[in-house]
Amino acid sequence: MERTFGIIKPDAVERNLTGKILEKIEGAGFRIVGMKKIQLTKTEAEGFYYVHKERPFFNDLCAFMSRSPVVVLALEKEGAILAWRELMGATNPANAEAGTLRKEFGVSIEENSTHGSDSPESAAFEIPYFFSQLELV
Ligand code: 3AN
Repeated sequence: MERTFGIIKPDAVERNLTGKILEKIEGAGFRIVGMKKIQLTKTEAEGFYYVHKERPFFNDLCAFMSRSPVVVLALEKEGAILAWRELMGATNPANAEAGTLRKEFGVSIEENSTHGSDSPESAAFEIPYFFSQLELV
């Protein structure tokens, strides 16, 4: 079994889409092993996205991610990392395939409703950034 990390981003939580997104996650066969609603500080968002710190959108991205609460998730399934990326769809909702979360719910390339780990290395950094061992059940 593989684990991955996900976020329901501020744009989606603000529009009361948390339940709809969780329904699709469970419907796709993921087991939710960790879940909590939190509001990131800007500094916490910067730490999470440090790999993007040289990108031109870094400051805006961290401001967006800390403007209102998010739901952080640890998800388990065979091939979870790829399966969660596929359920989310392309980064830019305009390019995302029909039926994906970002196509259905995303507003823009920045406000794209969900985050997902892009590799085992990312998942291994991102899950413990938010969850202790005791919170993964
Ligand atoms: P993904 O989330 O699909 O792995 P990344 O890792 O390239 O995409 O980008 C991280 C986050 O940064 C994206 N989820 C999105 O919110 C934001 N982002 C990516 N590219 C842009 C861009 N060109 N302009 C604004 N925000 C962006």
